[in-house]
Amino acid sequence: MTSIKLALDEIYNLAHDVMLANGCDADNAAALADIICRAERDGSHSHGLFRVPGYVKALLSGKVDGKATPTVKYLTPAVIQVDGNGCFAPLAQSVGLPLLADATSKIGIAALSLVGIHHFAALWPETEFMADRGFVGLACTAYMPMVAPAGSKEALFGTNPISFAWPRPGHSPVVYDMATAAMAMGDVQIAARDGRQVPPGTGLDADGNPSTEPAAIAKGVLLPFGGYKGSAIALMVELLSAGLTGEQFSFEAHNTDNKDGGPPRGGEMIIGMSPDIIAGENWQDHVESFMQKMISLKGVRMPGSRRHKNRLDTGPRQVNAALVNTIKELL
Ligand code: NDP
Ligand code: PYC
Repeated sequence: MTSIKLALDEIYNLAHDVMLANGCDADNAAALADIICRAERDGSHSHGLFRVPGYVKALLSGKVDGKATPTVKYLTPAVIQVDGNGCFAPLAQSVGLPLLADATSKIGIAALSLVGIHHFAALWPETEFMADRGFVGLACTAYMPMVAPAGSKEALFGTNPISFAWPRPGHSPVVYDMATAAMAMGDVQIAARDGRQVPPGTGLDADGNPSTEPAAIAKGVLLPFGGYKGSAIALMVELLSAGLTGEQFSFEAHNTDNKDGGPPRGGEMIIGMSPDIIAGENWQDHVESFMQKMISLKGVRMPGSRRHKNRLDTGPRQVNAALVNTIKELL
């Protein structure tokens, strides 16, 4: 794989200019460029610039409205619904997350239900937003069928990511963000691009046989992580992000999608909780003693720490050269 170096502001500007050139207004382009640049900064390669061609396909086909303005509705003081009106998820998040933080600070627990959005990114930006403000954050979204429920060889679930963040004042928050598939489809696609095999247990080929060939799995199905246990969490993600928001399940998204290669319309559920209100005094010392005990164990690291360490480097990032050329052709 040939790579080139791009400074972080070059990554931001490239993403921003491509979005503007393909039909986004200034707010939509800025929200997307920010999420893409932060993914590259942290080393979340499968959800940074890699997603740009898919974002552009969705704009050009008219599936996503790059000029959409999200609208806000309070279903109760603690349940906020933001309708993206067909935008990519980051703009709706930028409208809804400050409102979720405000409701969480007053009520102790609050929910942000995003509908009418197209989610194609990582989810840690949502939960880190909450943890950076002293709240616990939980976020999940569904996608299109790619994962077979435990016991089946047929795709029904999306790769259905879930992210959780816990605030640690004075430290980076604890953040995990993971597909409930054995491997995110983005990483399967990158493995295929770079000529790498994937571990046994990742998925099945189109004939239903176990495979370590990423291109064969992309034509077949992924398996949930951890067998029936991961399958249950993927089911929960479908229920929270579609059943609870009223948006489309992954199989419904597949049925209504125009198959342009960009993200389908769906929902996202984001929950905030205030430890100050719920746990009361001393929660920080109590939790920190637990955290210290955990990371003192040999071989253990905090989820999120790899990204947070990458973030300290403000220098240029290595980006796949062919991908950069593909993106520049979209300008
Ligand atoms: P990974 O398997 O790379 O990582 C999952 C989590 O585990 C991360 O929080 C990671 O932290 C943590 N982790 C990894 N190794 C260790 C370790 N040794 N000890 C402790 N923690 C560890 O993520 P996935 O490949 O499953 O997902 C990649 C991305 O894809 C996610 O950001 C997800 O949101 C996104 N995605 C988005 C979808 C969508 O529909 N929008 C669908 C599916 C996935 P760290 O980051 O520090 O390594
Ligand atoms: O990597 O599985 C994935 C994925 C699906 C949608 C966005 N990312």
